[in-house]
Amino acid sequence: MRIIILGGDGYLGWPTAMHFAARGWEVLAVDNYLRRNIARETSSEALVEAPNLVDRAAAFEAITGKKIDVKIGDLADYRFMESLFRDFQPDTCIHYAEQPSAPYSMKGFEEARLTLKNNLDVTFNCIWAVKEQAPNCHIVKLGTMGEYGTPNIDIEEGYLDITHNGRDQKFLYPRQAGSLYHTTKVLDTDLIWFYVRTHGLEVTDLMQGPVYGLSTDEADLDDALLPNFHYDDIFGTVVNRFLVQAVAGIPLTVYGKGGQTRGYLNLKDTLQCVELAANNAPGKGELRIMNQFTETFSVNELAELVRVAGSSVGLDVEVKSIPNPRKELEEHYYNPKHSGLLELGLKPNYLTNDVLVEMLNKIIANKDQIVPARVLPRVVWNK
Ligand code: USQ
Repeated sequence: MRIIILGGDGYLGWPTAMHFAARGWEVLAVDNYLRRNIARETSSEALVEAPNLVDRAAAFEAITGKKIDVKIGDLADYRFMESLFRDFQPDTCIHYAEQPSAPYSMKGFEEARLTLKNNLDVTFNCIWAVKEQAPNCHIVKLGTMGEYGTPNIDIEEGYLDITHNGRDQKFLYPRQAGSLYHTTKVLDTDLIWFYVRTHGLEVTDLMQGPVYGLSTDEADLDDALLPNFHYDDIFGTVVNRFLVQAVAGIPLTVYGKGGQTRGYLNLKDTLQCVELAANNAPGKGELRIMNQFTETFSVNELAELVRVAGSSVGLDVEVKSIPNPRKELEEHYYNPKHSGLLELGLKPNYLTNDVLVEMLNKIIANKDQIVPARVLPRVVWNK
């Protein structure tokens, strides 16, 4: 089975490339280093600098004997995207190739436009390349739980049955995202849904919550294979950030009241989920949407878990609310369904004290590389 991974150098893309290669898939990983370039421009580099994608793939092959093919190029260029699908003829495409940072997308006009253009262009090009060059390819698209926002009703998996004036219709679940980045994901879903209806594409759209972790079966083999572990305000997700703050002696940055609740998952579970999605294509002309997270926490709950884990390795962790740089509800109802992936066989790795301590120990080993200036929020949603 051949799989192409768009965004193969990313926090999720690189571990995904290794995961499928280790399981015998023929893997092509594609990237243009957009995230690395933005990280450099905004002083938001990862804790440990990763080798470039070509060198990572060479290191992976030297260690495991498994091959990952690499192509460096801009997927927003249709001719490049089209040539990949024509030549490689993938059975499955995993699409991560987007500007993934909500704060970056809210920084200013140029950052907003880059996010909108890049994310929509790549999704559009991916759809057309499949349609024209590899019509049997199953697209596994990474969406986000942030597409739904935080509505005051239960969140279903992708769709909602509406009865209106005595008649019934199933619609995409209403979306109301909280950043421009999250809004590009809403627009992606609409584009995909249109082409599924009109051209019979086969797509799984995974609505993923914030991911944490830096350990996977393959990443644990060697430091050269580590994922890009960000703790900055631009690319760092909240659990990863809190753990680095705990090690650096910086009070945990709870934004506002800290009641913001999201669905979280371990990086290892992202890999399980995309593999389950890849192995269970929904059928031509279907858009299957699954909510990809394993448990929900408020920011206050996460801060407390990190404080307790910190104390078990001798860290005195302080938690401090700071003014919220984002525009979001700080106290709200949150009840998203997430049975689809469990029914396919997902075995969750939960956020236990052991998991947090293991992460803390890896961060402590790299403590000297923490740059405190990258920690406090530098982007405000609505200045
Ligand atoms: N938060 C804090 N303090 C911090 C950082 C974050 O209180 O220092 C809060 C945020 O305000 C938010 C929550 O923690 O309420 C989650 O923030 P996050 O930065 O971990 O996640 P987010 O910006 O929403 O984006 C991340 C990924 C994105 C993915 C998304 C899934 O960067 O690519 O799509 O998680 S979700 O949040 O479900 O939309």
